[in-house]
Amino acid sequence: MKIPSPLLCFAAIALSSCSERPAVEASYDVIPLPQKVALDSAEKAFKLNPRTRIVATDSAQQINARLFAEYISSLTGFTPKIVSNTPASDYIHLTTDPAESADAYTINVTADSVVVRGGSASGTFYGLQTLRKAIPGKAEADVLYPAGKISDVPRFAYRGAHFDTSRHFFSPDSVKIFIDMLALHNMNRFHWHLTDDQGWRIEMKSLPELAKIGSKRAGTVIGNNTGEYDNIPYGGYYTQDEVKEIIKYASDRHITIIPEIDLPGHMQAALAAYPELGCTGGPYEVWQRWGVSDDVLCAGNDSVYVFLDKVLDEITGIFPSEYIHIGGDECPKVRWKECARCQAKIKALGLRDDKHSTAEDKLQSHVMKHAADRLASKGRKAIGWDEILEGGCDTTTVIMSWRGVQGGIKAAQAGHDAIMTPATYLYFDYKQSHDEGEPGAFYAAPLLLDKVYGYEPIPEDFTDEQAAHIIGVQGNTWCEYIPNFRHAQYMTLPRFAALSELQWSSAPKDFDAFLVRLSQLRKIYDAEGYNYNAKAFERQE
Ligand code: TNX
Repeated sequence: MKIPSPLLCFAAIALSSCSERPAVEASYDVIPLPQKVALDSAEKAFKLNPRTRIVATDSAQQINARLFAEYISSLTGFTPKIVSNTPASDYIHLTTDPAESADAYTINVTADSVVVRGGSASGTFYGLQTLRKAIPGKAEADVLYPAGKISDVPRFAYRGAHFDTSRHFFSPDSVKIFIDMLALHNMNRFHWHLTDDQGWRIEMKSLPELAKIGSKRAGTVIGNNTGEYDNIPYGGYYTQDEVKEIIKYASDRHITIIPEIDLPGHMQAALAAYPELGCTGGPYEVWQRWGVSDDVLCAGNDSVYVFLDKVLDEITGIFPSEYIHIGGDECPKVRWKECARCQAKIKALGLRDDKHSTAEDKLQSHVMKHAADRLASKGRKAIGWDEILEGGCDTTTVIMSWRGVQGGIKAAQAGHDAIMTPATYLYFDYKQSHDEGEPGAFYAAPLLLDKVYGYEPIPEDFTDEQAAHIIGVQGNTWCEYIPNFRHAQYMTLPRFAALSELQWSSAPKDFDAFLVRLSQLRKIYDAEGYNYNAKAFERQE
């Protein structure tokens, strides 16, 4: 039977009006807290629904649009279409206003449309993260965005998270999820710890043994350096193709990857591959235990400098980041003190002990300077751990303050830029509670969520000029005691949420209000399938 078309039409309208879709109400009480939210109670809410279009006109906004469509899809079950022409109504327009600072954004919500305007595509992206986090969790429903205007700008330009993929190896897919976790928290720097005593984890074409030998260890110590080993061969490394794919993945999410080649200490895995680079000549093994190895690069051996040049040239060839991390932490000097070549180098360079540092400290500065100069010749800048201040270094090097805040203070006072990552507040390998059996580094006091949240990165007595040298804040996740990625998520979530507030928001602190907002963010963690520390969502003793 042929149904007359007016009748069909009538049936369709009836169906759509009687099957009104459920809708959930969005809330802009997100993490990190936006600077200004002005709701317009006289205006109707905007309803995000399956017919809503995302308008993106250039390629950077189209990348943003695709990611936003994915976020919406995983929360609501529908995927909005992306278009390049603005419809009459029912759209979310992604655009920029170059007059604003790059990461700033505004969101204008009316009944007809949502306009997200970033200072650049990264600002737009943070606006979209706010719209995403405003959704109260997974539901097969439309979303009602209250009308009004949000204006937001981050406090710090450098908002980082570090991840140690040497002590344990995490697959490229896990690294991508880690990057997604950064993006969710408006972070824009991924400090990728790629080398250490226990494993060299990046392919170097000019030094093939680094991956071949340096990425594998014969076993792993059980527990906290008990002296017992599991004797299970362990290894893994990232090929350069995998690394390039991860760099692109991060860059789509407005995240710069800062690779770290930790030198001249924490190099035992490299020494296992090329024993001639050590003071004793080896043999060395890729370390099976945790701690600080006495075996470091021989600073008196010219081929070490050639090795460093090769590594840094390949690294700068792969990573576009302006900053490259060259480590410099925990470099014992016992081998150098006994090594004829190191002592000859000290003599040749005219290095002497003084009341601030030893000749060996200055020899380390010489190695660091060589590496920093090599980076400078490629137009890049070095970042180093705060130890590098000890033998002196020039102020173009950025200092990463981890042994408390003193390194950052000294650095900023001397005119270096500094990134604050003090262990006592921002080390996410530390335990999260006083409970017996709580996993985490056994040697450190537990680092509870309220302590992370309460950290103030700019010392009170800083002048404006000194404060301007604190370019950012970072959390570090060292992985001696983090054997798999779900556990890495447990250690970082929700401490990332507290970190992101320090990095982004300038608002006065209110931990209870933060916990309320955190319960909303938890629903996004659930929707994404992230593991987290559930106990931390309540106030803890
Ligand atoms: C110190 S922080 C280290 C790492 C360890 C970490 C464990 C830094 C520059 N060095 O090698 O993994 O402590 O908490």
